[in-house]
Amino acid sequence: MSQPTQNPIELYYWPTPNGWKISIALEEMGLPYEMKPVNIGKGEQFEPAFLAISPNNRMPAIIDPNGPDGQPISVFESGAILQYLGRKTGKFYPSDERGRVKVDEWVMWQMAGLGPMSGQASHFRLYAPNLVDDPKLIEYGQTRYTNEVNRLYGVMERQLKETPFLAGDYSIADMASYPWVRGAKLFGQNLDDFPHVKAWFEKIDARPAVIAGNAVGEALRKPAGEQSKEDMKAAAKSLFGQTAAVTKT
Ligand SMILES: N[C@@H](CCC(=O)N[C@@H](CS)C(=O)NCC(=O)O)C(=O)O
Repeated sequence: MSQPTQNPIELYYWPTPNGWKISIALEEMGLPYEMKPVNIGKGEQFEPAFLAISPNNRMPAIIDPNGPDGQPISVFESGAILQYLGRKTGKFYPSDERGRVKVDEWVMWQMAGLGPMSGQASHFRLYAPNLVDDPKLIEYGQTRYTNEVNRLYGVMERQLKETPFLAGDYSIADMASYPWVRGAKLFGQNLDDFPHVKAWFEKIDARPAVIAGNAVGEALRKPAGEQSKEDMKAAAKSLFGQTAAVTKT
């Protein structure tokens, strides 16, 4: 008997590390999806229809037309999306409590540590020099976040000495962290200093689903680090200096 056709999951997306987590997971899990670009450099994350599914004005977000009880569901926050997709498919997210706790620990570690700290390192190293005239004003931020990302890579290094993947087997925890190691150089890190992280990264980077996930929306934006000063300054207008007033309706 043929499988019932599934309506594709709508993926609200822009090609950045947080976006890649989900394009990679959808590819790995073999779920049909349709990518809906959200150009965060042009302020599309503030459109009311997007805020209705992602109130924090950040991508990624998904709408699954085949949610619980066959009804649609929307999910924002990449960690919550990974956990949802893992539960939905039973893939890359163990169902036994001990296994799941291990994966959750590393997903939370990425969400609260590796992602935000790398984001700040990239802000101070890549963007701020184009936005602030006096380099002295950004030195403290550059050092603080570069060091913190370095510490976090050290945490991964110790873990990956013990287990082949962050939580044992390849899981959504690796899909969450891998995109943030892809940009290691931008965050001031040298993977040669972290041989176990480097080996883990190369293993994941070669997976066909990861190659496919990384390619989603590739043509939409130049990778960070290859953008012109003008592009960065233009994007900065919608990305930085946000206050509560921005989304006040
Ligand atoms: N904690 C969020 C972070 C998402 C996030 O920071 N997304 C960025 C791009 S990587 C974004 O949409 N930025 C738009 C903005 O800053 O207005 C998640 O993991 O989903």
